[in-house]
Amino acid sequence: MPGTQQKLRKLMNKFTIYGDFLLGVPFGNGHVNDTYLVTFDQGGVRLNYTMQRINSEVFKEPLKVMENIDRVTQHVLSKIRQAHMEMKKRTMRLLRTPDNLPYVIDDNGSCWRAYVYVERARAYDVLETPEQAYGIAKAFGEFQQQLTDLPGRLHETIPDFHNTPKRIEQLEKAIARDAVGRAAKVQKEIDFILSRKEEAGILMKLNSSGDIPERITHNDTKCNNVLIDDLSGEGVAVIDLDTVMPGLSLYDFGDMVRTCTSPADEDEVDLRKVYMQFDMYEALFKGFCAAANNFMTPAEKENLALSGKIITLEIGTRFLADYLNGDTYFKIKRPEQNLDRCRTQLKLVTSIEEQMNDMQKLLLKK
Ligand code: GN1
Ligand code: MG
Repeated sequence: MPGTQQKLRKLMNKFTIYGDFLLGVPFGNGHVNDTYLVTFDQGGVRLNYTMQRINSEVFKEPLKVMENIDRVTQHVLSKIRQAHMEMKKRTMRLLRTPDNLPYVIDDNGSCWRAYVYVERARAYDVLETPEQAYGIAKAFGEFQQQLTDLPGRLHETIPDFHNTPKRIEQLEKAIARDAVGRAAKVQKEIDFILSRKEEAGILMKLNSSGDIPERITHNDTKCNNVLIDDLSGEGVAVIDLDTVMPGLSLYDFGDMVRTCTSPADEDEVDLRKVYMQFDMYEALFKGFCAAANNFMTPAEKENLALSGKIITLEIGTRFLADYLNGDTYFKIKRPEQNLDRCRTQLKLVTSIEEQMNDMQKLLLKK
């Protein structure tokens, strides 16, 4: 541990930052990057920062990730400045080096970045109330809205990130390879996914036909990627910006349905606890429309409900592929965790299918 502290101290001191490094502790529940909460003593006052090492197995070009994030955070900041002259709103602020770079590189060539920690707000892995769901959907909708006029195109840092048919192809390859001999055990899950292959491609098809445009999207709109203010309960800041890149708005909405509507954890073992709660969906629908109604096309609106099913199937597909590949992508804390994660996703797909008619009806009521 002292080694880690020294390393974190050395890296943090490469940023332009006043005061003395006190401590860094592992932080959050991300499946990909390493995250630390770092505390500095600044003239007797303690200030916190979130520091992260970008996983370069997943993000092959971390500098492009950082360029995207830098452009996006500066753009969002300028929008907030326009709207709130006194800068009341908290947002993501990257630390910079004396050379004005928003990252530092360690001795192993890994890329690290740090943000000013957003105080008096927290992320929830499982939501408690529809008000929280509303706030999260509104925050992600506003985020997309704020980025509609970002000049130029962002780097596609992970190609085909939300290309559901490609994700299913990757699963098929993992089944054929069966690297660690697990395929026979998960035939039920494989059949479930493959029987929905056709429907899984609908959003990509609507994109090819021009009905659904490419936008700048977040691409990882889990409920714990919006910080909720401790006092007001409102969404204060959209975080985890690594995957912000060109994408489809509906995948962002869908991932909220996947992560905000079930009362259980993503790796819950008791599947009876996993289901879609309609009041949570309704709150998401209203929150997202409050911010995104102005820019969504008719095809986007019509497919809001379906998007929840498609991305839940997609992430279930990815968890299963990783399980078959021997757990090489998502971090795990126990051997069957990726299979458990896959099963919750498939259970949620079933629950969404059962309620699809009612979900669609919300469009007419609006
Ligand atoms: C990963 O690390 P985290 O939790 O922010 C993954 C997402 C998945 C999610 C599933 C870059 O996100 O795509 O939806 O796990 N991120 C990447 O919980 O693959
Ligand atoms: Mg993430």
